[in-house]
Amino acid sequence: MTDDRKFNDDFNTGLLTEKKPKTKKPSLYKVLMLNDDYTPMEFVIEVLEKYFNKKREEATQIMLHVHQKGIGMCGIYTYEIAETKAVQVTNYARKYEHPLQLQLEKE
Ligand code: TYC
Repeated sequence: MTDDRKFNDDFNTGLLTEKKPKTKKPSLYKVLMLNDDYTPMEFVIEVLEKYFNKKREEATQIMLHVHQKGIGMCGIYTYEIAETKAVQVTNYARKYEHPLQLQLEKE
């Protein structure tokens, strides 16, 4: 049986003790993008707009960051969403024969 009360009460002592909530927040995962020498800059910007809902300006900044530093973050999601985006982007890049790579990293 579920019991939604926030406290346990002990009728002998009259003490209330706080209950632990039974729901857990889902773990979050970063979607990381890796640099390579072949994927066109414009393609990377389009991916960030299309799959990660970035505006042109932010997409350009992220792309340049990855180009210069080797790795950068596209977004942070629950596992299923992060994994789906990584698969979708990889498939999209392969369709145009670009070697673009993504990685997930647990928060
Ligand atoms: N380095 C690529 C180029 O010079 C551009 C690029 C940026 C590729 C980010 C991948 O994740 C990437 N064309």
